[in-house]
Amino acid sequence: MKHEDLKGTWAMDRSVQWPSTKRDERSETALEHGLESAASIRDRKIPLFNRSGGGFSNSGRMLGAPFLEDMRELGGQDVAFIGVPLDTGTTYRSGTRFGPEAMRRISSLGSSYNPEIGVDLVETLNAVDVGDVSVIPANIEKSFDQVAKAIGYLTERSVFPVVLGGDHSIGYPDVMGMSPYVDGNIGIIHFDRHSDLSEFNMDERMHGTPFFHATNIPNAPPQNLVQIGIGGWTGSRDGLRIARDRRATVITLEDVDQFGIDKVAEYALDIAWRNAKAVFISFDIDCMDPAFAPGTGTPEPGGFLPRELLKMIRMVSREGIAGLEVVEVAPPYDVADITSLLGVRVIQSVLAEVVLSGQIGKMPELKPPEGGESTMGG
Ligand SMILES: [Mn+2]
Repeated sequence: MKHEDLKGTWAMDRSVQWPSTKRDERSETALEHGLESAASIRDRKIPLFNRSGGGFSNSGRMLGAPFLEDMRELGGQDVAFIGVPLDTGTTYRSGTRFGPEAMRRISSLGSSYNPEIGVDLVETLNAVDVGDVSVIPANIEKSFDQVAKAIGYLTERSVFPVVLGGDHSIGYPDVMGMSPYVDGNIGIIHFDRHSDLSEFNMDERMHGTPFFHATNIPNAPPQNLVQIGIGGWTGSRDGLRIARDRRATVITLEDVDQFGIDKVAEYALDIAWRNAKAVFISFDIDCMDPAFAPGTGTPEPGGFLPRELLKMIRMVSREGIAGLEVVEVAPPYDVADITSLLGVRVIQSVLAEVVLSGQIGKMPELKPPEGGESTMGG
């Protein structure tokens, strides 16, 4: 057996002879359309927004919204769906890198019209899907830089970001990205079974840490942070201590049971909007009971029920919001796509409410029903 007889040797020789013309062209276009990455990325061929459609970024389109190929054309749209396929920040079961893909896929179920709410999202919103942020799975800090830059790009152009996560570590760069463009304080309404307020998990900034770092941002003070749904046996003592030290507001599920969703929503709005100019909603799918949302990395029994949650998420959106993230959807543990579907329905519910309250989009002029104001009852 000789070196030159090996198929491997043949393949090595062939590998340097292949042209790269089309590949180079593609990557040049991807860079042009996907914009320059954050300064910390050494390989300058990696764009900010992934245009490749490859790997875990082969996503389709959210709710049938057109794909915006050239990010230089962003501006004037009401909403941008943006995927962050990251699970580097998970501390137990990973898999959220497939969250954006799964939510986009199952979002094709339905027409974006809801007779109960009375909103047709297709008719009222000018929405685009901008694809995924190019995250760097081996380096969470570089991924944060990419996410913050991408969200900043959307916010600067006044396009409402709907972030498809991704693990919850992205809560920090999401708020970071929008913070320079908000002329005042940002309140955060955070749905979760977990505090996510530790400084570090295992020596790094991971998915149990976003709100420690987000509330260090000068215009995102912890006094405007409201956490709803906290509780269960994956709780963090450290997180509760930090919430106490920083005067954040923690609302457990027992609180929700005792006071009811109307009062809790009202209270949450009051805290989040106090001296604030904008409110961001961070929605961790694990605030739901795992019976309804098994597809997540750190499930905790005893969470929200879909009917109460879908109602409550609209209540806290009615004053308008500056952005929404739905995180921790982990399709490898899902059953029949029910977790991804719930994530999509949360997004649609929030969008419907901000359309109804006149914050984004435009409701058409609709005639009142025939025969008076209401045909109900009697
Ligand atoms: Mn959680």
